Amino acid sequence: MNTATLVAELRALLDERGLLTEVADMAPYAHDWRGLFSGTPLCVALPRSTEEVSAVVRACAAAGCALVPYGGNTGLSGGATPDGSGRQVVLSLSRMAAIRKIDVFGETIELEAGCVLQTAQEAAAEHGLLLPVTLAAEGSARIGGVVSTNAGGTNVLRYGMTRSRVLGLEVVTADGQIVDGMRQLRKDNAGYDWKQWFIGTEGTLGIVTRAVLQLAPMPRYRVTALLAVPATAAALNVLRAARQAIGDTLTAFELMSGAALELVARHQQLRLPMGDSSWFVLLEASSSLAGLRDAVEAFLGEVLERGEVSDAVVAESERQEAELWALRESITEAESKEGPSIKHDVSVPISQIPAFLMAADSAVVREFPGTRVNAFGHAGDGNIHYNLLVPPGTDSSAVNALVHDVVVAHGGSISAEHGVGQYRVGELLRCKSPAEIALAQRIKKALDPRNLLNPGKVLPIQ
Ligand code: 2HG
Ligand code: ZN
Repeated sequence: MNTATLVAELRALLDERGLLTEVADMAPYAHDWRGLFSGTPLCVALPRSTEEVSAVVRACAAAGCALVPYGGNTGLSGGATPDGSGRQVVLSLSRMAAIRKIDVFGETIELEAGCVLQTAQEAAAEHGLLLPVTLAAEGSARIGGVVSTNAGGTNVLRYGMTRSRVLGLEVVTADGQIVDGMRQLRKDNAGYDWKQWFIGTEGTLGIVTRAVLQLAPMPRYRVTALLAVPATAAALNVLRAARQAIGDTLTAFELMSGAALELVARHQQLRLPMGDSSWFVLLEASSSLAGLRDAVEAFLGEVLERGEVSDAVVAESERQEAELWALRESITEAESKEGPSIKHDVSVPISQIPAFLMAADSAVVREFPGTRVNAFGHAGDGNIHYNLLVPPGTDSSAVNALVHDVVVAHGGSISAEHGVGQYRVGELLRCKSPAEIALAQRIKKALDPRNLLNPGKVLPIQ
């Protein structure tokens, strides 16, 4: 492949802002958010339309050159970072950011892949509708990346992962073909649901260019509360009690260790509205029916009385709600300011959360003395961010292996919501059988036989 010829070809295909080749201009695309992964893009293509995406893919395919799709760079698994060969083209759809349509009857939104999640949420809210994919990174994450990684977030227990919101998709396949499946249908059993092949596969099978997402009615009432709980087992009892008392109105049930909130206090200058505790739960309920607050307070009274909660604060205003959420959503940033960490984005069956945490903590303390655990996450759906601040020089792959063995022993997954990217690719065999991997590879071969789409990501062996 002659890379100079390809760059010239791409320059001719795109407008004057459509191609970056200067090292300084490409710098933001050369590494992930944490700076853990870095690479050397050949160039960065910024097409303005699906047709231009198709033309870029065709040109790269003809040159035998790999493409690395890049969304908001918030995935934390290195999925959008090119390798160091200087021969991979980064493809950003940030200039395709239009909100094409909102259908208030079907409660759907039609978006281009470069649209920032928060922008889409705000547009839906103007029509009294909720786009319930809710992430700490929603101000930067882009729809194409959110769909391609099947992003999770804080509302999964009520609304599901991104996959469950996707009604329609348009993709560009490895040979540059545009496949338009932008249907608005809730029910469509007419053959293979091929869009699933492109959701959560991190751009290894095709490029997501547009999506139709299912919205939900915007709840009229919301209650947010911060609870101190003595132990994770108590948190599970609170979760169960909440589900029984307020049912589906429970939208978020986030677990945070006292240590996680200490980091937030230190680095983000955010103070807890109550005293110290080993664990905290941030709970949110929402409904369009009146009486929600009374129901939440009644249930909180019961769990306080039983000692499953030692202290509770219910937000009295939107400002207080935002302050409580800021505690939770600042953990990642506080952790990064504390120093380098080894992240584990794991899930276990909800009932196994306390046993998993106990087993992982004791294994880590035994094998890697001096390590500090920063555990938090979406306990309501079984997803724990089991992040470790380790002493300098610690072998991170040995740490990963130890933690992931504990995860697998508890029936869990080594990637709950952040995908595999390049960060976890070596660990995948730990939780997927050879037959599962072989099946995935057959699909990869069928859709991208020359391995030109995001090579080295997601699949362990090419
Ligand atoms: C969150 O839940 C994000 O805040 C980030 O998924 C997780 O920093 C992390 O490990
Ligand atoms: Zn998370």
